[in-house]
Amino acid sequence: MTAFRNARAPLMLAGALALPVLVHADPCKLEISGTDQMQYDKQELSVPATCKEVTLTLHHAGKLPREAMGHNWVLVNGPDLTAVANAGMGAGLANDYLAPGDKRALAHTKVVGGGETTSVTFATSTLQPGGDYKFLCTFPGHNVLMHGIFKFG
Ligand SMILES: [Cu+2]
Repeated sequence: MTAFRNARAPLMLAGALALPVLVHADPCKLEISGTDQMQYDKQELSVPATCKEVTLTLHHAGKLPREAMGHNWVLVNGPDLTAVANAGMGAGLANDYLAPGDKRALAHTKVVGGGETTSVTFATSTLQPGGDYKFLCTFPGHNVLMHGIFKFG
């Protein structure tokens, strides 16, 4: 029993030291992962209204190539979600499955495949605190499963 306690002590100490890093993590930096099962690992993201810029990092945790199971992250006004997805469907991978010049996409990453990571930094000056924002993947057919709520403020 004593040996057990001693063995755990260094681990507990390491945990205590790591905690302040978590507490002070930048609330304006977000991370989300996509999988080969066509899912994000989060259904909701939120940033405080004090963030002037937000950096969203998208990681593809799967193995499939982007041509088969590519994922992106697109921020829209909630009511625009389906229209942006439909408009992007025909735009092709070269356009990251977004209709060129589609202003309804408030921010977006490129499409990544398995093992790849990408990020986008965008200003929040056009967002309204408490507004109805959603995020989605515009790879054809993915938005049905790959969407979520983006809370600002
Ligand atoms: Cu996707």
